[in-house]
Amino acid sequence: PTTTSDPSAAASAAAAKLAELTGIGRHDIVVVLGSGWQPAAEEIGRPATELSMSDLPGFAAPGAIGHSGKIWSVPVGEKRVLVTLGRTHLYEGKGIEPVVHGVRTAVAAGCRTVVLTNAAGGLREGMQVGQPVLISDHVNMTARSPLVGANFVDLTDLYSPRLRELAHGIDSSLEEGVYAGLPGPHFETPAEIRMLRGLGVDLVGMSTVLEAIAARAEGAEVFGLSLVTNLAAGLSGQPLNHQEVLDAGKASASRMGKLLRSLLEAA
Ligand code: 6GU
Repeated sequence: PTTTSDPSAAASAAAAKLAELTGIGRHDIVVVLGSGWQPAAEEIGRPATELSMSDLPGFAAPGAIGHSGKIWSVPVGEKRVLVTLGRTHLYEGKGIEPVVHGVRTAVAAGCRTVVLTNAAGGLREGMQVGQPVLISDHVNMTARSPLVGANFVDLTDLYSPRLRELAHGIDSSLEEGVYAGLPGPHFETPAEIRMLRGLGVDLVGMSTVLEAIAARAEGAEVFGLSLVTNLAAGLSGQPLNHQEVLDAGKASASRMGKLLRSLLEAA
């Protein structure tokens, strides 16, 4: 697969290939399933087409364990939903373009709504492993932007108040939180977690923020959903590992998938 150095041309090329391989000229919504969310995929719906990310130009096969690298085209009611099973993270060292290429491709394919899911460490008092949390806002701690040039995009209400209201209507027990996106791949130190708490952060992870910015810059409506897979460093007295992230996902998969399905129907 070839990429061009122009990100929007690269996204258009991938979207054209997607339309060719799925036979669907326009998709409506994209759902990015992060670590821990893969087992929820089946609850969203039965894919009409399954592709590999490597079938489309510009996609790097996701490196994280638990990311299959598949792309599904799923009919949900009248809508056509793209589901990406995995994402590229900044910590893979491939640069920032592959991190946001999936979202840009989906928008080029017609998606006006971008649903970003992730696994996150919980910082707020009382948060429980297995709890889904709506992202109300983010703190981008990657020190990077997917945008270049004089592209002064407004990020007020980046995480759509309309879609958050819809989600509360589906499950009134859902809480909201501020997500901090860090580069990783290491987890934070307890001192960093205390600092983040002081900054008003509720959730910490290694994704989402750059994709949300890229999606907003393309004019899409953004929705973010974290699954609390563990408590952040220093809060549980236990060392952190990636396996607990995957295990928490498995345990909550069916609930998370149903929540996503209902949201997609309502969106
Ligand atoms: Cl505690 N930190 C980060 N950066 N990412 C995570 C996490 C913690 N738990 C799940 N993903």
